[in-house]
Amino acid sequence: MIRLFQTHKVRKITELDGTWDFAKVEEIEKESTIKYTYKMPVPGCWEMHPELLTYRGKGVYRRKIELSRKTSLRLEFKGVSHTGEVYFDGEKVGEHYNAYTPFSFVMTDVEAGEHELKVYVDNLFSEASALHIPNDYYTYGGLIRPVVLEEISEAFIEGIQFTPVLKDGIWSSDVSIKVRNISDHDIDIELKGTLGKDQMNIGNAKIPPFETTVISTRKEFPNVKEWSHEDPTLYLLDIQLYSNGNKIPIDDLIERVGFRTVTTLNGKIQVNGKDILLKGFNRHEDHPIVGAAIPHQLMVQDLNLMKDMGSNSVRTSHYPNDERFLDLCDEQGIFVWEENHARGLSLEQMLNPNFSRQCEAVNREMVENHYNHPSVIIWAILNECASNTVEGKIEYKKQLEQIRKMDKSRPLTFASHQRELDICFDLVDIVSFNLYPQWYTDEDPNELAEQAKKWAEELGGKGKPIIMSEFGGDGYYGYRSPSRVKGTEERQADILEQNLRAYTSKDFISGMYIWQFCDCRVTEATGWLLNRAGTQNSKGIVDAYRRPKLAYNIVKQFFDTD
Ligand code: ADA
Repeated sequence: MIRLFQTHKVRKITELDGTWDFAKVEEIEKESTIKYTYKMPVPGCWEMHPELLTYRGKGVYRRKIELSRKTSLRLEFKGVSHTGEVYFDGEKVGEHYNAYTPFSFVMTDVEAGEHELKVYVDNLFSEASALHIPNDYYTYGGLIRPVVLEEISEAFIEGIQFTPVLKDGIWSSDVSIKVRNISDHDIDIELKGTLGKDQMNIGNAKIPPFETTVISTRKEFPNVKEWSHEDPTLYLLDIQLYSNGNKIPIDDLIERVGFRTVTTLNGKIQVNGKDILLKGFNRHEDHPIVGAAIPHQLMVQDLNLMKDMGSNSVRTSHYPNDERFLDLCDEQGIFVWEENHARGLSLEQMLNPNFSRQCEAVNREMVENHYNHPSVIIWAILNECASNTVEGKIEYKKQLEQIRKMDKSRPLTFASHQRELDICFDLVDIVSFNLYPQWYTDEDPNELAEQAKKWAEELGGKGKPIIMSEFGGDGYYGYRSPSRVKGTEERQADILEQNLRAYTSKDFISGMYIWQFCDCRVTEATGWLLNRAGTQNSKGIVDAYRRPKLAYNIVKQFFDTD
């Protein structure tokens, strides 16, 4: 399943999920000696195979594709962890770095018959990889998200951008559609569409050979219902592409959209003009049985548990999420803080020559691909990086400007652990703090929250909403003791109670995200910080298998108040 709704009626798409051949490879060049001894599920992570439990290295996935006619193809990978090189009939068609954003390739006039698709995948840590590094979560290997093969015409719709606007009580929307001509001649195109019962004539253009055109329009929708947490109304936006005056569309793309606005005013966050309080979890895409390749049923399960505790929001720590999860959040009215992929990088790591380029790509791919999700209400960058340094600030500024240029409709933030040393609060719309009172420090959450407010005010964040973006403590599932020592479920519950009691009582706090929803696997490493027992971060309110710990009911007590 690629998305939770049908994305095409005209374009023919084939999901390439299923069983692929797989081999470990020492060197990509030693092609002829590769033996495909494994059968691997796609989507999937190779660490789930009993012989590859901790394998970090290179592997190659292979499968056959059968085409019934000569056609042009678009091949889309929703997530390859962490670097993929794609070969079609032995020829390289492209490559991509980063596990958590989609990428695609176009191949023109491919002959009918059988073809071979191979993907070399690499999850090694090296200088070349500035963002996937040994960390407090796990970088799995494999085709971790779906793969889809699409048969396209000589021109096709590359993307739709839908921006809802509310003016004088009437909803309208800016719709921009990107069309690409992959032929060697001019094509006259026309775009039409429907949104619910409303018809739209979007526009015409002549697209020169091998060029891309964007057609934009603003349209009023006086009869639509708004999207909200309580009533998350969604609409299918169905766009058809016609060429050279023909009456039958040559391509289409269906998006699912909602009408809502997000603003920040008077130190609060508003959705559709109403102040909201975000009560949520930080969530890693991780599970002992599937690794990062979370199937639909587990996504639903996670959301059910979060909602059962009274949560209305989730933070996609620390990378862009599988789009099907965002689809579910759209459907269920869950507010999403989505962030780019960078956790805990020091200034030295930010100065890796690949850092800027790799971040630029994640930011662009995240915003381009997830722009239309009404559930996404905040974009964030660079969790716990060097926002306390002048060189670091240059990067924060550049990346925030990049995102703001692509999307003016959502507030921006980053999660800071730099406390009074942060110098980047002036760059964002929302000031967010990762603080661990009662776990890493003995501080009182009440006093620390007041202190954080002062830091925000004094360091460039005056008048901006404040979010407590991380707090919590480890609790090893099943380790109970009346001693309530650190690591027991009892102590974890105590820590959560003290933190939640403080933050829910303060009017200046606009949101809180517990660290974390479920226990997650971490890189096995030396050094005290990453040397976590069982290579697991055990701050989950449910364990890795989603079994509730004692803190579950404490969270419920504070979140489930409606
Ligand atoms: C940090 C970080 C998280 C996690 C957490 C912890 O704040 O952002 O990814 O590592 O601390 O458990 O210590």
